[in-house]
Amino acid sequence: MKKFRNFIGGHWVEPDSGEYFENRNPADRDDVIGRFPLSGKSDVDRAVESAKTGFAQWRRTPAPARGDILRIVGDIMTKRKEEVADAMTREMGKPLTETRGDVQEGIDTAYYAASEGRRLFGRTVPSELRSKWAMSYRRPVGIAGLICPFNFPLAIPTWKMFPALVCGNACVFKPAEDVPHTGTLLVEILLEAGLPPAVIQLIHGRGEQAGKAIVEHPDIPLISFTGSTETGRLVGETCGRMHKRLSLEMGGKNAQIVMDDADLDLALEGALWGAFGTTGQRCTATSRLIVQRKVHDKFLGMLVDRAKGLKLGDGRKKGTDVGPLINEDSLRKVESYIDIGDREGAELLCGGDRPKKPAKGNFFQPTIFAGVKQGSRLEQEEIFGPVLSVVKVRDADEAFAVNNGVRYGLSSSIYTRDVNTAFRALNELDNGITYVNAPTIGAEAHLPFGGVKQTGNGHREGGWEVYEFYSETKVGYADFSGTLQRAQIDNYLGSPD
Ligand code: UN1
Repeated sequence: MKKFRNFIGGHWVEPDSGEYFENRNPADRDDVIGRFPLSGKSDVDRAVESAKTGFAQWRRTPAPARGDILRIVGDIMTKRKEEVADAMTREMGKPLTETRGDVQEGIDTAYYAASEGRRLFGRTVPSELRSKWAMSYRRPVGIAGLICPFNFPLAIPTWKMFPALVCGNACVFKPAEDVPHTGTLLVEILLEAGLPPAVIQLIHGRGEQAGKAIVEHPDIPLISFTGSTETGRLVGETCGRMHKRLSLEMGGKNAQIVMDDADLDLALEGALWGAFGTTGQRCTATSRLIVQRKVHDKFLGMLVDRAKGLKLGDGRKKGTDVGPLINEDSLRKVESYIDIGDREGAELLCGGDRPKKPAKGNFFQPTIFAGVKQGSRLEQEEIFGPVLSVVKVRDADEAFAVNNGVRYGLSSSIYTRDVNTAFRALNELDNGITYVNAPTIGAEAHLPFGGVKQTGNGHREGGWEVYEFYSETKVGYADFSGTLQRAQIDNYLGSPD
């Protein structure tokens, strides 16, 4: 069976522990993809030592030249799109159409980052003193620790890594333990594109060992983490104590609102894609459906009918709509919410169980609960699976209140034909992203991505804003007057001369 390695110090190397873990196909547990290193603190220590030399070299490489490498990365990813998508579906489970989209999101991020190498704008502003210039500009932060989730095995690492690189940082990258193969392919592509090897370090392993060692390493001043709100809290506590710069992207409990005047056919497609695409394993997945009362019963009828017809299966087979869950643990977590829903008195309209077929994978039926009470656990907690909870409301005000009544705030969506209601929603919904007449998923790589409340800590990935996170603003003043000029004192009324 193929044994994979870490990439540390410019070489593919074994972990110090000598131990490995197996990576299996979630659609067929008998299919073992390979064995991957179980890394720990000493591996991370060596990675950081190497990254220091990488950083010293890379920070002096002009930003447009750094961007040129990312352009080549985008070109290689375009050429290898099918191969990467296939490997990704094999280890992560979502259908090929989706993994192709995942690679495309990485390609888009690469080309955006490439062009940003020729911007990375600072500002030049007038000084209050004569013959003096005042300007701000960007410097890299240092070594970036990037801890990534399983659900977008390529796109999310690129959201972090490409802006980090174009800003001149070196990276220590830990892919999620469920998707180490895609992470390995990404590093291979970076090296093929000509990235100096010491600039990228790849550490495989578990969060509690490898991830923790990255977060706690004193010479990694910046951490970007995507994952659960619970783990994010631990990461945040450590980073707070150590004064690290931290970007957190965490849970969601996103809702699609369907108003009485909505185009129901369109809203139906949106709900199916939002709730059951990626088997509900997106931070942006639709896990609540808020429906206005007049169309409630009719819309649910349409929805249940279609949900029952979705085809579960191997994402590499034609005709599969919904792939498996990532692993046994998440399967058990989803099952526990079926019990919770029952106990809370919600009405199970469809799904709620593992299917008889396919038998070998972590499959779970698309599930819809109606009559879900506001404030119940089913309505409040992130499930990260194919479970949709429906809440009936009277009007837009109640819909907005239900949407906002959770601790998360990533994405939301509203289907309505009323322009006033649509714009009110854009104003009123407490989320980082609101879609009008489109599902809660589908963020584009060139816009800021992130959420409010306990979804994040105020930073954004994607778009132009992420470049602020991966660079320090420095200010330069150059005084060419040949005299001491005192800011705030000279040139003002009441000054002695
Ligand atoms: C995530 O759910 O973790 O908007 C990322 C989307 C994708 C990215 C999702 N472009 O659904």
